Order: sequence, then C-alpha cells, then structure tokens
Amino acid sequence: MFTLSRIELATGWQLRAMDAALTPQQNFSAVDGWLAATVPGTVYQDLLAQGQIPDPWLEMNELQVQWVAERDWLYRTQFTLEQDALEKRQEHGQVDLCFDGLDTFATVWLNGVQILVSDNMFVPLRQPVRNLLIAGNNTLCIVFESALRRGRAVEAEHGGKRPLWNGDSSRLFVRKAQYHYGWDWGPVLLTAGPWKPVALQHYSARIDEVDAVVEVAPDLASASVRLRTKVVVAEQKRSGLQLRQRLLDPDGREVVCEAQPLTTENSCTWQLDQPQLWWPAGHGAQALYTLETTLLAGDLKLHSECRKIGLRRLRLIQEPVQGEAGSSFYFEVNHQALFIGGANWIPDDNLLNRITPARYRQRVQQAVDGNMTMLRVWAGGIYEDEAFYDACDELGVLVWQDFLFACGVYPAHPAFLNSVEAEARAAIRRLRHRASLAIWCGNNEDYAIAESVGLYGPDQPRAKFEALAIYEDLLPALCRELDPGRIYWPGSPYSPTGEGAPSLLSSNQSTGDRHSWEVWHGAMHPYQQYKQFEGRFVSEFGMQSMPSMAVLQQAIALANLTLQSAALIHHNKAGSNNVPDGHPRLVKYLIDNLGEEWGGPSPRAGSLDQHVYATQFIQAEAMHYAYMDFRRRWQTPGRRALGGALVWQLNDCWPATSWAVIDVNGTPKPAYFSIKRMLAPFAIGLLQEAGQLTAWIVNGSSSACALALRLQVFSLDGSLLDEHSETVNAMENCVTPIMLAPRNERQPVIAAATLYRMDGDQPERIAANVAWPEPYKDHVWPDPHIHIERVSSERITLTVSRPTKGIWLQTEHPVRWSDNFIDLMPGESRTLEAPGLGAQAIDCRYLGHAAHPAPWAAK
Ligand code: BMA
Repeated sequence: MFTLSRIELATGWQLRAMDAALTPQQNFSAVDGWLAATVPGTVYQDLLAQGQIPDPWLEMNELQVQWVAERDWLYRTQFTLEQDALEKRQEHGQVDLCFDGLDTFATVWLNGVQILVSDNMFVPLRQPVRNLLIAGNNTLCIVFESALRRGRAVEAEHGGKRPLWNGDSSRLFVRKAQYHYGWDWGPVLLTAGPWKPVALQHYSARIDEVDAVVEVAPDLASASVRLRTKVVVAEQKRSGLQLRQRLLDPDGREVVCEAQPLTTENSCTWQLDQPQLWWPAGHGAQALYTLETTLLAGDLKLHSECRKIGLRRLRLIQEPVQGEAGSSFYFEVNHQALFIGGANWIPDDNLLNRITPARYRQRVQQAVDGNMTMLRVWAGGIYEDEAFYDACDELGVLVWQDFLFACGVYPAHPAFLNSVEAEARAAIRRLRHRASLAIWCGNNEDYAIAESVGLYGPDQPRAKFEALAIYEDLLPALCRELDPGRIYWPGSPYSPTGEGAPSLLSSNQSTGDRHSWEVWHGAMHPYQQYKQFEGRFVSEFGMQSMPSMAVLQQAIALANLTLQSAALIHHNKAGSNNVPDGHPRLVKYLIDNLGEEWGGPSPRAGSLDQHVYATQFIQAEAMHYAYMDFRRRWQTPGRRALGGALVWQLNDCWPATSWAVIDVNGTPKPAYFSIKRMLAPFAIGLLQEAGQLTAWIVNGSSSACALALRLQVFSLDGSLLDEHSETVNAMENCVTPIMLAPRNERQPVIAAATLYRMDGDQPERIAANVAWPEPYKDHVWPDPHIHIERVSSERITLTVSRPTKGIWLQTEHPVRWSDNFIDLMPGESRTLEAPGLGAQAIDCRYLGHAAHPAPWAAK
C-alpha cells in the first residue's frame, strides 16, 4: 500500500493543425508545424499567445479567426518514467490517466494505443493505463475534431436543423459550452483543447466520492450530516484499511472525528448541537465547516480529501399570495424569508483558462458589494470553476445553477441522453456539497422557444417536445438520487401547468419564474412600465449600454471609434437573423428619454463618450425602475408577490455593448450603482405620476425600526417649494407604504426623499431617492456648478447649486466608489468613499452635461 500520487501532465505539450490528407498517426509523426501548447488550455489561446492569429477581441478580428474552428487539432506530449518507478507502479496499485475536461470531440492515444474517445466537454474522464506505460518516454496524443463540422454531421444524422435562438443550429447536438457558438452578447469562438488539467494518478486506494448530506432541524438547534463515502481499492484488499473523517467548526475546532474499517460503502451520520449556520451576505455569517476524509493503512495516509460545507436550511416557498392569483416563489434561509436581488452570470471570458481565481473572486465580491445575494449560472455557459463556487460559499452568494441547455429545441436520442446523464452526474457530484448552491434548474428558455414554435403548451402532446425527457425525467431523477435535499426546477422561465394557466406558460406572471423582456426585446415598452411586467420571481430582464470608453479604446482603433463604424457595431451582438439591432433599440430609449438629438451624430450628441454616458444613463434608469418596482412587491408576510429579481447580466466575456452591468475590464457601469441602492438593506421607493407622489420604504433588515423620512420638493429651477419630515415605523423585512399629502402639482417638480436612522444623537443617512419629471428631454438642465472637494486621497465631498441628476464619476485607474451615478440636491453635501483614488483626475458627467472628453483621453 502506498500514498496516492498525482503527476500533472502540464509540460512539453505541442499542438498542430491536422493535415486531412494524412492519418492521425502520420500527422503525429510530422516533424514540422508544431507550436508550444499550454495545458490546460485551448488552441485559440496558444495561437493568440504565439502571434498566429490576430486578437479576436480587437476590431473585427473575430471574423478572421473562424478558420481555427473548422480545422481538427492535434495535441501531443511526452513524459518520462524511470524504470524503477515504473516497475513499482506496475507491480502495485493502479495508474489512471485523468482528463478533467476535453473540449470536445477528442480521441486519445497513449504510446500508440487508442485509450479513449470523448464527446462532452463537461464529463471528466479517467482511464486505467498501467499496462500501457513504458520505461523512458511515453507519448500521449490527442486529436480534437472540429466541433463545428462534427456537430453538423450529427445534426444531419438526426433530422437536421432545429429551432433555436443564438448561434449555429448544430450546437444543440454538441455538449460544449453553448456560448462558444456566439450569443447576442458574445463572439463566435469555438475553442478546442484539454481545457482542464490532465494528470497521471497512481494509487493503491483512493477516495472516489464523499457525499455529505446536511439537514438542519426545523428549530435550527441541531443539524445532521449524513456521510456516504466510496473508496476505490486497486488491489482488492480492503481489509486493514481505515477511513477517518473529521469535522472542524468554522473556528478550526474539531467537532467530530470518526474512524471506521473500510467497507464497500462507508456511511455514518453525525448529529451536531447548536450548529453555526451559514447565511447569505447581509443576513449573517458565512460559517463554513471543514470536512476532512483520510484513507489510512495503519499510520500511512493513502489519500486525503478536504472540503468546506455549510449548515443552512433553505426552502423555496410556493404558497398563496393573499388577494392574488397563483402562488409565491421566494427563498427562505434559516426561516428568514429573503427578497433575492442578484444577477445572471455568464462565463467571464471566451477563453476560460484566462479567468484566474482572483478574477472570479473579484467579480463575486462586486456582486456582494452591490447588495446582491444570488447569481444564476446561466445555461449557455459552463458548470463553473471551483474558484467561483468557493467565492460564493465564502462571500455568501446563493447560486441558481442551470443545467447547460439554452434557447433551443434540444434532441433526446439515446446517445444524447447518455451523454447528458454522464455530464449531470459529474456536475451534481462535484457541486452538491456547496452551501451556496440553492437550486438546480433544467434549462434556459427551452420551454419558451418550444412554446413559440408550437411544440409545447397546454394543448400540445408531450411527445412533441422531446427534451422534456431531459428536463422532466432524467435531470429530476438524477437530482433526487444524488442531491435529494436540493430544489430542482424544470426550466427558467417555468410555470407549473394547471388550471388558470394562461396560454403562454413561459410568461406566466402569477406562478413560477419569469423572464421580463417586454422592456428592450418584444414590444420595447418604456422601462418606466416595468411594474406591468413583473412575475413571482423575475429571473431575467435587462437593458443594454456601452462599456466604458476605456474598453472601447482598447478594442477599437481611434479611426473606427465612431457610432456608425462597422467595428463598433460588430461589438454589439444583439440582433436577429444576422441583422444587428442593438444600437437601434438603444436609440429608441435614448430618443424617448433624452431627446431626438441622441438619434444620431450631432454637435451635442455626436461624440462617442457622450453616447457611452447616455446609454449607461438609460441602463441605470431602467434598472432603477425595475428594482424599485420589483422590490416593492415583496410586501409583507403572506403577500410576498415577488420573491426576487436577477438582472440580465452581471458580466461580459469580451469588449461589448451588452446588458452587462460590469464591463469586461471589471468596471461597474452606472446601472450597478442604481441596483446597489435599490437592493440596500433600506431603500425608498418614490414615484411621480400625474402630479402625485407615491412613496414606500423597504426595510430588508430583521428588526423593525423607527426611521426619519425627509421629503423635499423643488421646482425645476432649483427653488425649494416644500419640505417636511416624518417618522416612519418600518416593519422588519417588509415594504411600508407612506401616506403623502395629495399635491396635484400643475408644474413638474423634483421630489427628493432621504431616510435617516438615529445613530446615538446623530441621524445617519441610510437611503435616498429622487423622483424627476420625465421624460428628461422635456426640460432643460442648466449648469448645477458641481463642486468636488477632495477630503483625502480616498474620500470626496460633492455639493451642487441646483438639483442634479446622474452624477457619474470616472477615473483612469479603478476606484472602488462607495456610491456613484448619484443625484444631488442643493443644500446637501454627499461624501463618497473612493479607495484607489489617490491624486487621479476625476471626470464628472451628469444630465445635461456630458460634452467633454475625459481629462486623460487626450493622451
Ligand atoms: C435572455 C438570455 C440570453 C440572452 C438575453 C438577452 O433571455 O437567456 O439568451 O442573451 O436574453 O437577449
């Protein structure tokens, strides 16, 4: 018996395009044409690193690199085994070659012998190879067939093209990240290669699987951890082996330690008293216990495994909503009902291997700093990297995890189902211990597309929509078997069928989750009407905007930095039938709200950086309305009409005009701050409609409090017309309407509400909101004489001489602004924290004044 060893096969790799006239073996023996390859990695990444292709991020280079996806690619490496070591390996134990992920159609040879074939990038594989290894140089060769050509062949074999939104139709037959085929926010980059580690593992026995099922008792005073552990023994000698498992509490103190003789499947259940509970951010600590599993032969540690688990009770509540049709859809953690604010997550790069753990962490931290408590790992991406889930566990972000089927009528023939089963088993086994994992979901918008083409609906026979075999049979069965405590939801959006369901099941407003795209897509309704398009849980909605000028300047040469340039249009992928419609849609919202001149270049609206501000302004306004309207419907217990809202989308994978609220450089856009304010523990809702003001207070904390509300009303020229303060008793975790005296203003006014909590004798400002007369284009916005005082290198104070909308502060190098894109009233002074500011110049824009290049842009 000996300790498990793992040798990463990460060096010596080379890659080469396959010569179709030669056999694979002749290709592998070719002397010329090999390039150094990075493993884990992909062909695109290496070609780019070695100057073989232009950077697809820049200009329209994406179009020039498509040939890469039409070729087959060869990877080869050699590794040396010493005679002694090899003999030891061959005498004792097993040696496996482990491929954590091959993208996608791969055939592998070891020393000339074909050892495996793979067609699913999400299935990790291991292959016993003990008898194939030789002393000296061993050669490992992999062919990656073009996923595009192979996919099209499989598509043709199985009845041809099927309906889909986004990408080449063959993607529906290929178990590869679907966004690789291009999406309405991302380029077409069909990567190929060993995208996850390749390793040689030598063991006499190894821990194959630790399944830890946590159950917190209804009274939260105790918890059980049920462990099932599987060990693979190479030499069929289990006797004498021992399994030791320990649980350490979040402070590192041992809570349980249990040792058992090894059996075919070891199991045990631990009871814990007064467990430290795991909470989402903002609601409590992210207590994580450490579970250590060690396989022992006497004192010799053969293998050990360590993971973090969290103890929490999580439920999805679907109960009647008093006075309304249908049922609620909200999450409860440790009996605390939560309004979930969050975002949809797409892969943070097209070249996945470039996303470092630090980048994952930074992005998840940004979500937390923006008061978000859930990220939805959207179905067109990947089952994310461990670093992503580590960050979610540690920072307190719930994960809505889609299975990877997006916007298509997928097939369900036996080979496809087998592959999906292997993939889902691997994903569930890998992720099920995660405290952050809240819900598994069958797909993205597959019900909606099937319904739109008449394959699904109350009157359609089930057989017409074959993929129901995946979403309603296979996946829920696997979740029941492997992760029984977790919620499974068939799709996003999805509404349970039944009486009273409207004809369009996928846009039901009174049950299940909903994608509210009536704003932006569909009939392009004004964003001021978001409240008409609510659902019980709005898992998608959004508004596009441009990325920061810095991103555009990095991606596009100065000469092409104009609104109408082909390059700029190329970096906005929205559209249908290959007709780009992103900017025209944005223009509609620009014109409706900011005025005709935003419809095209003009002296006032011509420059690109003005457009950047204007589009970001519109996105921020849209998200302000969406989160304000949606959170208002959280209401009170028994009347939780809307349980959460996830913006489409948090992040970008390349330089793009898209729905992202954080651009590809990691720079938050103004919308990020609108969302952050509306999701803060305390928020004020304020609307001005037909001369009347309506207001409400959201108290998302777990205690009731008396708060002071100050309402100021200004005329458009900035004079204070009225001011009054009142005390509001805001019940915990509730929305409290405020009774305002009727006003019947004949002139439009600006109403500013500020909420204070008493902190000792000092009132502490905890929320604010301003209702502006809209549309903005109907009014002039004279110079408000913004004064910025630098209190320190990390703090500034702002004052204005008249009401000011949308003050957007930018710097050349990143600053972590505590708030930004703010509104400010005369007589008020706002202090903002600005870590990272130092002595940098600040570019300041606001409504009515966006007409100058940033101070550093002249360089
Ligand atoms: C959604 C998503 C994506 C898409 C987005 C914007 O519904 O699921 O498919 O990128 O809309 O159109």
